[in-house]
Amino acid sequence: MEYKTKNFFSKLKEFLNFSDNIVIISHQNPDGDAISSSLGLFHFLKKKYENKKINIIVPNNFHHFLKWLKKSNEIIIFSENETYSIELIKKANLIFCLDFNSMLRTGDLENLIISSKAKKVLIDHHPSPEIEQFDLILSKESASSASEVLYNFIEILGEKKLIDKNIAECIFTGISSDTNSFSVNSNSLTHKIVSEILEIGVDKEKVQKNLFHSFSFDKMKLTAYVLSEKMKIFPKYNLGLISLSAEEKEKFNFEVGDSENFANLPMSIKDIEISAFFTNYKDFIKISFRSMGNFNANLFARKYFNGGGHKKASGGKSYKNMEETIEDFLFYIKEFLNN
Ligand SMILES: [Mn+2]
Repeated sequence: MEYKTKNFFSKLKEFLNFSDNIVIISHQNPDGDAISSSLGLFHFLKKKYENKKINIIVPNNFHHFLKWLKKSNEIIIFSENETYSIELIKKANLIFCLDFNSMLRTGDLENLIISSKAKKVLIDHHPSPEIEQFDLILSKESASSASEVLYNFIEILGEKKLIDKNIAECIFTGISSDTNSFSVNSNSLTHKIVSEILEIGVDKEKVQKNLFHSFSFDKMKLTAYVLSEKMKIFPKYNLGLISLSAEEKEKFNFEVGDSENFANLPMSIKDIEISAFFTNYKDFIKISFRSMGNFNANLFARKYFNGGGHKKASGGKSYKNMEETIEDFLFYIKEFLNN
């Protein structure tokens, strides 16, 4: 589904005209698309409106494999700078929301944003946005990433000429990140945009190296460990899963983002079309689902694990222990596939 608020362009112009304090926010545990789309918008707005104050705030920190992006050091981490973040949000008259469909996804920022009087503009690609939480919505489920929708946003504004190397690099990074290097969720429109972006002069190999080939030695060893010791395959359901406990994480000096992509690993095996990754996170088990083919990971996560996401990639949580969670999961898979 595509949502675009009526008169998006004229309302946006109006909001931008009266806003001198702009805040860009993204979701909790910000991933490559969250950071890249936010930074891309930041570079764009800075270029177009030199006199406005523009800041990016994310709920918590992000992985070092994104910290090479230009100006990523200026992103304000709410959990580490609460007072300053609150001050900025209170002053803001316009808030851009990137790469999420519900304020729930902003973690500890949720209530602050909801109670803020600022106008809120959503730029996103997740299904079923919480329409009443935003004043303006540009959401395209068929888009690969929020970064792709950011490109559409700039296009709608008639400002494609402003896309420079920095903005292009962000858009490319977000798309590459959310499509797992163009292997899922990219369509011909995505590639058309990428083609234009590359012409502006993105160093594609540098981005790919930074995103996908910058493991620490510990992460590499952890990956080898989960592959050889923690992956289980259930051929009957074309299913594979990996679990990782808090103790195991500690053993490999785990850092945020080190398990990124673990949910995809079982899918490299022939005939595996559904995969899940379970890991301890705070006081619950965080689960990531991936699928190829017909399995709707979004519906599954919504129905059984208080979560959601996209058809081919979603997440959920469980408050039971690891063993019980996996037992539940296998039971629900059976039920879901039989319906
Ligand atoms: Mn995204």
